[in-house]
Amino acid sequence: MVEQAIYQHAKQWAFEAGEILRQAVKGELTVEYKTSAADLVTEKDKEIEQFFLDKINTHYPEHFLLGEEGVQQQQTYQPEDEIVWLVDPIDGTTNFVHTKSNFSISVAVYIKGKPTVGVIYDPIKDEMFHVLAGQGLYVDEEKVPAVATNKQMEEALFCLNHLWLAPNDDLNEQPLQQMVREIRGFRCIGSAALELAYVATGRMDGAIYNGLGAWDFGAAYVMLKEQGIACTTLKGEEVYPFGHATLITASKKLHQQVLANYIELKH
Ligand code: 2AM
Ligand code: CA
Ligand code: CA
Ligand code: CA
Repeated sequence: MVEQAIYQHAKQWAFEAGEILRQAVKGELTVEYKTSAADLVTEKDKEIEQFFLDKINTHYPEHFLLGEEGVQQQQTYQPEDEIVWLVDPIDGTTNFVHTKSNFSISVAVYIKGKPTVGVIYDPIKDEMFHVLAGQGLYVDEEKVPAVATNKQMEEALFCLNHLWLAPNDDLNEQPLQQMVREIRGFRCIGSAALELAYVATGRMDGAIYNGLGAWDFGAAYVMLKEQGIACTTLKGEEVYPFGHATLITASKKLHQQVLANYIELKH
């Protein structure tokens, strides 16, 4: 089965990329700004994405790569008709540079639009979240059980961006401040892919994002679907996997409650 071969390669290459990053945090990093001083990129981001492009070109020359750093030359193609790898070479570059932990490599493969393979690897914890659609979600060798569906708001731990608790252009902050008062706690781990993997495994109960790229959520989306966890845009619509998206994920009941009571988009 081609899916099995792709799945094994995705895991193996994520592990090999993780080994490069485990070594990299021990040395000096070359850091540049992209759009601002809060938007970092290192030579390792580009190196790892290039590593994936070389592997894909060697083993699957007919596949496409959509990565954050854009190392594959732009080509026009219909992602729904092709096999597409969505790769974030380092998700959590700020953590990679500063805390040297809580970053990940996120790899997804969508076959003719179908979310098929998801791999998120935390090289510092040496923890790999992985799924082949229909075969179950795993952390390393352990199959992940279904997550609780009956949690109350006061028992819930959410990943949120602290910036939305202050006045901002996108979301009304008062309902979110109210939500933070009602839930058990909120976390900002700093790697969206890892945060979403934590939701898929039930370590966290939900997460809310105002703007993610396909490479950020691609792998986690396969995991969340596998677990039957709701994952939509902040308007409650289906997520388009090959572009930018707002995102809210939680078990169905919490997802409905948060969307109805705490998310007020300004536009
Ligand atoms: P990155 O490290 O791959 O850039 C940090 O809170 C999380 O948000 C990380 O997953 C980070 O991914 C992502 N992120 C950083 N800047 C972003 C931006 N401008 N738009 C969307 N996501 C971003
Ligand atoms: Ca980035
Ligand atoms: Ca990212
Ligand atoms: Ca990145």
